[in-house]
Amino acid sequence: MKNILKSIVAIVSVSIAFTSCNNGKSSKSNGALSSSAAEKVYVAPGEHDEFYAFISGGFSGQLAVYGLPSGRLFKVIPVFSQDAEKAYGYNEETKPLLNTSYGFIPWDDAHHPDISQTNGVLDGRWVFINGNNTPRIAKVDLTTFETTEIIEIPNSAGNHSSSYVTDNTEYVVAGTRFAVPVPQQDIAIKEYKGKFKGTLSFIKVDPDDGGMDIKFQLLMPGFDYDKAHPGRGKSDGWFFFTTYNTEEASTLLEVNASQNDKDFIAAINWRKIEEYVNNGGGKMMPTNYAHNVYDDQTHSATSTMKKEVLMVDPLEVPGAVYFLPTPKSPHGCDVDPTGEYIVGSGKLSANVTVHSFTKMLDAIENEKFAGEAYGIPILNFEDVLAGAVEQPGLGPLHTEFDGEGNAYTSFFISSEIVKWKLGTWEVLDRQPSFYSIGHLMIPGGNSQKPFGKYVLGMNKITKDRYLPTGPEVTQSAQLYDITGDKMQLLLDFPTVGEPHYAAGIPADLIKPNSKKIFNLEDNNHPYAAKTEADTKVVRDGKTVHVYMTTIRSHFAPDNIEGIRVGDKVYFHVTNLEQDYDVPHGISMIGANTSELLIMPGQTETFVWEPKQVGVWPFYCTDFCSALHQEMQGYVRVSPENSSTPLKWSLGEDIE
Ligand code: RUQ
Ligand code: CUA
Repeated sequence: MKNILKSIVAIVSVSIAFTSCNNGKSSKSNGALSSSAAEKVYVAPGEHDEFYAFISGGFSGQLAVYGLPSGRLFKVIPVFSQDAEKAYGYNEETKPLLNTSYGFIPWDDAHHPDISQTNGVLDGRWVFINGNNTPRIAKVDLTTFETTEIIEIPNSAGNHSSSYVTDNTEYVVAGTRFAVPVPQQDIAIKEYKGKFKGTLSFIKVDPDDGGMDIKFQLLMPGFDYDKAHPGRGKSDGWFFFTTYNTEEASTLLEVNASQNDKDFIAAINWRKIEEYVNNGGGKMMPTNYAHNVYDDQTHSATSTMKKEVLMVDPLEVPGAVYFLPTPKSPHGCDVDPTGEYIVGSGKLSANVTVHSFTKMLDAIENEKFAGEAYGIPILNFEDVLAGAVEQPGLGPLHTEFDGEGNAYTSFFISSEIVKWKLGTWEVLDRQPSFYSIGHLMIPGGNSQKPFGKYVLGMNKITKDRYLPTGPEVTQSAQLYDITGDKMQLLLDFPTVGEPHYAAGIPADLIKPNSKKIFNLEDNNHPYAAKTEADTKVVRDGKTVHVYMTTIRSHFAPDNIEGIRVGDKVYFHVTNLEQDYDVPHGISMIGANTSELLIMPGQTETFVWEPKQVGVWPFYCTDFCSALHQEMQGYVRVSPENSSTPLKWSLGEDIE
């Protein structure tokens, strides 16, 4: 063990030295290279990028939208974290989206976006992304680029082997990273082995509206389920999960979970389990989790607490679950576009191991077993092995495919992308990354139809690549051209948070469907005012509802009197505009929340609890017109017991 560590350390220091002198060389020969690279990423002012890239925000909890090849940032879509810029998680309408069984959770760690597919090809309808910390799966609607649904995953912890979709988006899958007692209970941590369990959750996706519903959870042994990939094409109907910590250690995992020579890839025949479940299989288990849905017509989210989940014991469904031995603490689990090859990247392994789906079926059929774990058959390693890429680099993490029979694997420790050939396993090219690449992404590179023009590397360390910004420096992505035999580094660009995975897609699959406005007629918000004539202020005890509208360049009403200290004032603000790109904002002095940013045709609400008597202004926060600065108003606040009558007006004095 110690020797292995020593040799890794030695190779790492050699490779660091190698990388830095490489670095020096490439900056000398910069000239010709960089001008052709510049042309390849230059998108002229007013022109559009060829691809969208949805890059996870990692510990920012969000999802950032970039253009490729330019690397320009278009939008940060708030998903799991509150975002004051967009009022997400601050306005009354979106707060329910962040509700969980632990209450309102305004943050998460977002890792793996995946775009919906039809017949194994990206269809551009939704992008799913996982929250790790308080296990959740979110769905973003790609017509509005807004989070429209979040489902909590019960009996899970560190929701990491998530959120991946099957060939026809029948399921989005979420696997637990940490094994935990299921159901949770007060037991000694040292009782881990055998008592802790790992659940894999299969969330059914409604083909019409994308509605999510946990169809079943599979109660697996207490390993750590790290990454996942659906079968594609010929292996459609199966799902693959890498595991580590098959040692079932609960402490000092860096040593104790690196003991076994091989961990497993779990192969799950989800079609078989679905059939079992459809025939009444599985047991309903009491639990508690939130299912939150945003409605584009009411412009509001609702949160429903669900009280049970269908639990499936893998031993009750013979032939549905197998383990494929895979060296050594595998991280990435990637299936090639044909569905034949299952690539497991052992972080501590010298080789990249590739399993064959055909051989796997044969091994199952002929019961070529090497044993079992908790009753689940372990297939014989040699009988499922397709081949191995010999010593391609150090610390392999993830693999993507170009659809031309090539695979691209990221190597964290040796800090490079290695291109190799499926079937012959020969290394074709390697390019350094700056530095310590994690995931990489080819648009469509995890589907049956990759658009193999670029690979995007997402790096964990940037050090000297950008202007320094104190101890915290930016994270970054790097774009490589992969159309030639050799990869060519084209561009570095900074990213939001720490990117993990990304999902890329040709812009043409999304652009034509992008919504420009919300139809005012379709607005079913219970507090909408659809014309200025509908605006009003209504008192109900200490609660006051203001039905307000905005249009360039005024609020209706803009003078309100009769509010009292101790009131709870709801501003329900409808943007009457029906023009593209004309949001209005509103903010109120002393309001203990963010601004609102209201899209045309939409209604949003914030709450203000005035604490002091006086006359208090509000204003529009989005520069909407030449008279934006005139877009303002006043609220008069009287003492708690005052009898100032409730009145409101626009364009005339309150009498
Ligand atoms: S992980 S850097 Cu969260 Cu996908 Cu591998
Ligand atoms: Cu409305 Cu500025």
